[in-house]
Amino acid sequence: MAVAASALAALALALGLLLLALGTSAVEVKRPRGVSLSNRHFYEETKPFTCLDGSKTIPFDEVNDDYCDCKDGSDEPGTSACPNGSFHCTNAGHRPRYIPSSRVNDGICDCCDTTDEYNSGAVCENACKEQGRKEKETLQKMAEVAKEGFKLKQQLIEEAKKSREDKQLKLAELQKNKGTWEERVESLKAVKEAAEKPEQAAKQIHKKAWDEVQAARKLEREKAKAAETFKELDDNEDGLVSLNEIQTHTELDSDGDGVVSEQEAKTLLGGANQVDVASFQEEVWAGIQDKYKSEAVMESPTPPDIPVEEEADSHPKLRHEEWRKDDDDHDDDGGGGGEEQDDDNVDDEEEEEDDDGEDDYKGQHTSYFPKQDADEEKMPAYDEGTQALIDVADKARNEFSEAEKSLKEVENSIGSLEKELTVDFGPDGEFAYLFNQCYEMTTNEYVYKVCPFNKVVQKPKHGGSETSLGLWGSWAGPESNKFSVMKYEHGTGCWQGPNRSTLVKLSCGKETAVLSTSEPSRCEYLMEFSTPALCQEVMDEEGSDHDEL
Ligand code: MAN
Repeated sequence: MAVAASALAALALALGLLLLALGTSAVEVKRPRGVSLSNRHFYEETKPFTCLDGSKTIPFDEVNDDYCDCKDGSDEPGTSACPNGSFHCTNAGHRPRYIPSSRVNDGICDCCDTTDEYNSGAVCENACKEQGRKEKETLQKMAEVAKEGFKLKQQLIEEAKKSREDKQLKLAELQKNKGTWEERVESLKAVKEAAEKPEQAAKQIHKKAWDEVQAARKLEREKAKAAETFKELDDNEDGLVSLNEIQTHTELDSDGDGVVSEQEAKTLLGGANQVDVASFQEEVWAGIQDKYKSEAVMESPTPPDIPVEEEADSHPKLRHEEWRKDDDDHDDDGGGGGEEQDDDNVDDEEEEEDDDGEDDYKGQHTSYFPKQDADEEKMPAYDEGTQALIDVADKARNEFSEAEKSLKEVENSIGSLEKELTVDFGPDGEFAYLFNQCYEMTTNEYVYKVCPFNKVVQKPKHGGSETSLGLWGSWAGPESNKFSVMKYEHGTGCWQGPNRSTLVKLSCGKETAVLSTSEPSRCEYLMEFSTPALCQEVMDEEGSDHDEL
């Protein structure tokens, strides 16, 4: 059972007073009806009565004469004559109390000692003893909880002290480690950079050599293509390509009239009337290769218009071996290094890599010339020396990034420890145990979760995303009991309203738990939360100073 924090301070006093009241047989001190013992001296039968606010003095026999004389109602403590008067019930056996004098003789029993209904005919039974007993029981239970809770709180304080010391030590150690890691990162960076220089140089040499091979191969291929074209154009097989042979290729028409005139053909042949294979390769081929359509391709049957899958099934060989000899993996880095080896080996004629081959027939004139073998396209593996340098650099890179990672981890740990150490965990650190914990309560609709010093969230019970009801803000209890309320703010915005926020009201309890959740006004939440950390020391019967009261 939880005990409201503010009530706790008064608990010993209340219990003491109650015990006093119960344990003492009430002695009736003579005084006018409705006057408390402490006000008794204002009402002396032998003297005129002065209203308690000093506004008027009246003969004593006008006190309780059922006529209101004093503005403050003090002349009618035992009747309902004054609208603003108060009636005092002694309530022997329980607790004395004041009731508004309008309730005197109104037919309803207000005072447990029945004294407010002396003239109304209402039949009241003295319930003070029973009420006193019940209250005593309740107060005793509360006191027990508070006592147990307070014991737990002492443990929490001890633990918090120890854990704080541990954390401070850990922080100091981490800060030392951080320095070491920083130095390590610096030196590993230098090692890495030193290893990367020769690595890059060796890789560049390798790449340059490969580029040259590639360029030479490309040239070879160009020449072969030119020679093949030459053969194709040389219809009379006289070892020369002449104007009329060029003129048969209308796709080479340059003025758009659909015909290759003699003059056009001559221009294409570089001003000559005929060229041999060498001149064709060197002077002519470059000028016509973009437009030129191979006769072999033009004569080949149009591929059947069949669905892609079927086509793939029925022509796998044709497609892969005859039309796409270049179906290799250009991304392969040739082994080693793990770094890009962007071999610039994609031929001008090559189409985009296209695994499904759907467009292969459409572009057949460009892929007519079989491309070289896949292996030829790949940059060869690095030589041993280069690979050794790459391995050394790889190792240095790994060590550097591992060290960097460790440094980051140390920095993160420092950050979170520093953050934790600056949180206000109460006068003696008694709330520290709540840090990094979360507590839930499920209602009809939602699961509410508070993670003290962090956040409060709400999640629909039957699925849906979490809504922030606020992030840890500050302690927000009244000045006398600052640590009794936690404020969480800046939660998810409320539609046409404020950002969600939550007050968590703490009370003393043996358990740490959410006791209730509510939303007193839209998007403003209230949680009741019990914790031993809020329990105050309670004097037990022997220890209390009730004898003096
Ligand atoms: C959601 C919940 C409720 C809140 C409304 C406001 O349904 O966060 O608690 O009242 O939004 O629109």
